[in-house]
Amino acid sequence: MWLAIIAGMDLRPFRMAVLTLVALAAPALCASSVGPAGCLRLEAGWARAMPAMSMAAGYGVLRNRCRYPVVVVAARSPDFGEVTLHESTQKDGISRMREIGRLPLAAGGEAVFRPGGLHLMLMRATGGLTEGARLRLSFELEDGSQAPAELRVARSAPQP
Ligand SMILES: [Cu+2]
Repeated sequence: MWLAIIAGMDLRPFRMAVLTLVALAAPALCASSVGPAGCLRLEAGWARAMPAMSMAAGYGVLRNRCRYPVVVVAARSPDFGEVTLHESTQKDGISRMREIGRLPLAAGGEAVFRPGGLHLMLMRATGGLTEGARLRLSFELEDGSQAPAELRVARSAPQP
């Protein structure tokens, strides 16, 4: 009987209330996404686990969707003891890595993290790095704000 009453209830006033709430919350949501942290989005984020080692390398395309430049100064993850921005270079057939302390992203620009180039060095994993696992990540910007991102553990880059 209660079900019948609920099913027959006029839900319009309720819907109006929800719409009003959304309308009231919208300016707050916009304001928070206008900050530099809201500019960044990591697309196709993935990580390749290194077997027998509690580390991985993270890749993806980090896009700055804002009309002003932003600068990434660090990255961290609750799933790793240490995260650094690295760049691999080949010289005389020898692969070297160096740490990047500052990664500027132009307005509307992007940084491509890929094998053999710019990458996230993920050290001292706190959990298992099994295929399909999702790793939490955040990029720290010059103003101290944090842009969240996610990496998926995989054997190779996700197909677009
Ligand atoms: Cu590295």
